[in-house]
Amino acid sequence: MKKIAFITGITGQDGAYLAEILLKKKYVVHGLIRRSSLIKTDRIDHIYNNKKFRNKFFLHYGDMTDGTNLISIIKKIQPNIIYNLAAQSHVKVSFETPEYTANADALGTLRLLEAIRILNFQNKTKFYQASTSEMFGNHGNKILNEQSVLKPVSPYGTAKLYSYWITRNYREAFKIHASNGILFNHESPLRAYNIFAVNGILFNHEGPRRGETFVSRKITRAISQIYLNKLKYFTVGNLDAIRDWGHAKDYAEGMYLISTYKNAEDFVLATGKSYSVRFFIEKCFKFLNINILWKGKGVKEVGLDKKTRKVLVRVNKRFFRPNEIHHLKGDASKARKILKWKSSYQIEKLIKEMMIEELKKLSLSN
Ligand code: NAP
Ligand code: G4F
Repeated sequence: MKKIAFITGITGQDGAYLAEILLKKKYVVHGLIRRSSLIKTDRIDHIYNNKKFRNKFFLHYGDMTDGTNLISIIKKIQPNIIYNLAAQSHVKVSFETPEYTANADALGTLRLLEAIRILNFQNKTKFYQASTSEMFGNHGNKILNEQSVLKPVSPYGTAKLYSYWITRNYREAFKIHASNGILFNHESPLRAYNIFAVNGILFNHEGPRRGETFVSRKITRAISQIYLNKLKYFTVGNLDAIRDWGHAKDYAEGMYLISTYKNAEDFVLATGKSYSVRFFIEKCFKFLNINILWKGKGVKEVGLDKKTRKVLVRVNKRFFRPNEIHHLKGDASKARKILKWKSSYQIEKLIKEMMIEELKKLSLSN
């Protein structure tokens, strides 16, 4: 019998890569999509329109804030695994929409886990939660792993922390019950919880499919526009924030490995290398043989073309966050050892791919 997967967030960067991987592995893939006034299925159109996947790929309208809808979809499709990738995933936006972010990113996860429990699917349906390095908060330049303290500094990170813990709760409830000796006669602990529910704690991962307002894509897109004479300069926020950037393709493979490992455990996925936003910008320009010279400080800082002295980068406080994680670097040695997972992209390779794809897209769009 074919395995059935249900992906929330299938129209997002990771959802699209994961759908491709699962279809290759002969899964039947169902995805949750939101109704919107404009169609936003660009990342999965190549799957949807491929005849080969006609009876293997299905989309369902719904929303993470609508519990009855989620229950009815899950009841109908009876998935073997739910990958919960749907989220309001932009950290800065979460400061502006904290309540909605909590509803979709925290309670949305609870709604899916409750659906599994209410439908008595705990022996049928596994659960993967898209947890994030944003949950760690600030730890100086320490390298972070599954044991590190979680102390988020954004509404997004805090909502995701709830999801991380509720996923663990639904996995561990039976063990806690049993060890306390409080088992109620009328309910079998196996039927109550004991869900195979796992967290992938993923550090930043990018690629040509990344949303245009995340910094890597914003930079590669703007620099390509400058190169093609479609833009004079672009504006960013904190140049000195440091991130551990991998490629989304590798991380989607990691999600599959985490969810199919024999034990329900949580794993960090990261490259173990971290770079500043400033470095990322310099490397993207370098790809086009442009050297950047930084001048000034704070919001007055600018990035100049060393040769022409034209201003190509400016700083605007509009892009600063009320609170910021200054440095993120992850230690994925558990995933490397147990799952044999590793990130196959160095920063240069990631930038090269993103720049090439961006230039192609922009040249075609004219
Ligand atoms: P993304 O590109 O922003 O995609 C988010 C997906 O969630 C989209 O399909 C979006 O649908 C959907 N969504 C948002 N709100 C929803 C709602 N209320 N109901 C239903 N669907 C909703 O994010 P991503 O980069 O692929 O990341 C996937 C997941 O991993 C997210 O949960 C993110 O928080 C987490 N994560 C990402 C990273 C990273 O570096 N990319 C790192 C760690 C964790 P629309 O297309 O309709 O907007
Ligand atoms: O690309 P970003 O917006 O990603 P951020 O905030 O690290 O969040 C991403 O990674 C998380 C995993 O750690 C995910 F959970 C989350 O869903 C998302 O995918 O910003 C990266 C850094 C930040 O420090 C930000 O302050 O870049 C800095 N930055 C500087 N200028 C900017 C900008 N970020 C954005 N988006 N736009 C700017 O102009």
